[in-house]
Amino acid sequence: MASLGVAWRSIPPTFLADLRDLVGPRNLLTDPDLTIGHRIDWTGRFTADPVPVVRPGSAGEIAELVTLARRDGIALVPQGGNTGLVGGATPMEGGVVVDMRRLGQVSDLDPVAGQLTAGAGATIGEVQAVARGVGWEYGVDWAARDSATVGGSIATDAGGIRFVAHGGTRRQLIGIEAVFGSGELVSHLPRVEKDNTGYQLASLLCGSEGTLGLVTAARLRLVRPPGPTVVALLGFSSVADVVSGGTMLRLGSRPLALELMTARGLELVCRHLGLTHPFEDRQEYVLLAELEDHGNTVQAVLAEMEGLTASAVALDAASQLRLWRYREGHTEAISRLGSVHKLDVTLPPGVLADFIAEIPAAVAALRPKATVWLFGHVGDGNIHVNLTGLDPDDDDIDGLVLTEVAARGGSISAEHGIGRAKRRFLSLAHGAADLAVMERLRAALDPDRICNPGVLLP
Ligand code: 2HG
Ligand code: ZN
Repeated sequence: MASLGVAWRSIPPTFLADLRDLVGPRNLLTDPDLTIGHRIDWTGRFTADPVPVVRPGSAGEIAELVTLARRDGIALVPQGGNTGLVGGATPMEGGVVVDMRRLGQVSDLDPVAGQLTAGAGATIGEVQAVARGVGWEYGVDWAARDSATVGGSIATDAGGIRFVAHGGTRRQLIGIEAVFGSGELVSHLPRVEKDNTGYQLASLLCGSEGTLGLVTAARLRLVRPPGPTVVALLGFSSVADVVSGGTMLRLGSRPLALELMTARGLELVCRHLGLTHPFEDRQEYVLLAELEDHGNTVQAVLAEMEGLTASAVALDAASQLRLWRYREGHTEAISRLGSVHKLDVTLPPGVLADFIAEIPAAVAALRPKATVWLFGHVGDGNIHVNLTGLDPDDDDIDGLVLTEVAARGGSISAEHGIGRAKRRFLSLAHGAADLAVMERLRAALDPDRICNPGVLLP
């Protein structure tokens, strides 16, 4: 059995006994060997000492859990699918992991309004399946759909591949149920989308990374499913051409996704996942475009597109999935190279191409052994900068990339959140007054600072 560290020893036995009474013995995991998956983050960059894992089954139980945690000063680290990429759900300061996945119900489906209520522990894939069952779609999607949960997506305001069409998680939120760090259980799950009744707590909690409280359920809006779609892989030799190709598609058609890949990333994915390369010749940059179209508009737009050097177009669902595999395989393929520094940045359209072209040389100048992997949601200006070949703690290099982003008017976190990985750099995004207001909000709503300490705020 793994040895218990200082963090564990600081938890009073009476707290654990009360927790066991609250959730039942089956829902309090104390064997460190069984909970190892809860204390290592997906990137392998953050590993915590063993902590107990509690699995509450209702919002009421979570409210009681918060009361116990306040009484004994125990940190609560909420966790869903543990697919976050910034160490935001890793219990590095000790405390207790709150596994939210028993709150997985999807209910109160309104097929006329296109809305449903999802428990924090429901996966994105489950919400999508329920929505599709009644002729709607959930507007948020990404590769980890079958593990990532609604609660985690709200905590980070997750973006994903459909942002260009439907926006991120915040835009899908109609209402929220949550337990604040003060112990108050709030429930505002309206059946109507137009609702101007004061402070929008859903919006405040969205992106708060578990620092104000624990989201237990959400009222979500659904979107209309698209008509026929086309997926195209488009090859270019210059990044400026990719960006202007993407802009052309954004203005001239209805994109559901516009994703960037590079020759290096594509080769890695093909090697690791055993896929055949989609093009005969090397394409320096590849744009994956999914468009709502019968194929006619896209052909006309492609005929006009400058710098296009190769294309592969898929009309049926199976071929479309095959093309998506190249893009969705990136995170998995890169993770096989060891610990990864993950930066998810957004740049304004006018400086995006220069950033993509220049950042590898800037990184190489500081860390010649690092490899830079660039891919992501180019239609939103959101580029994933993945760095391998670095020490997990070497965040000066993260600082270099994020400083470049801030200097060019971008955001240092587009969709993964700040977590631990970018906490030191939050002042690149917010001035002293913003941070002071955030601190005051936190002090009001989580007065004992038990909610996910160690993430987001410096
Ligand atoms: C994606 O867009 C996810 O696939 C993960 O946001 C990005 O692995 C990453 O850095
Ligand atoms: Zn992404």
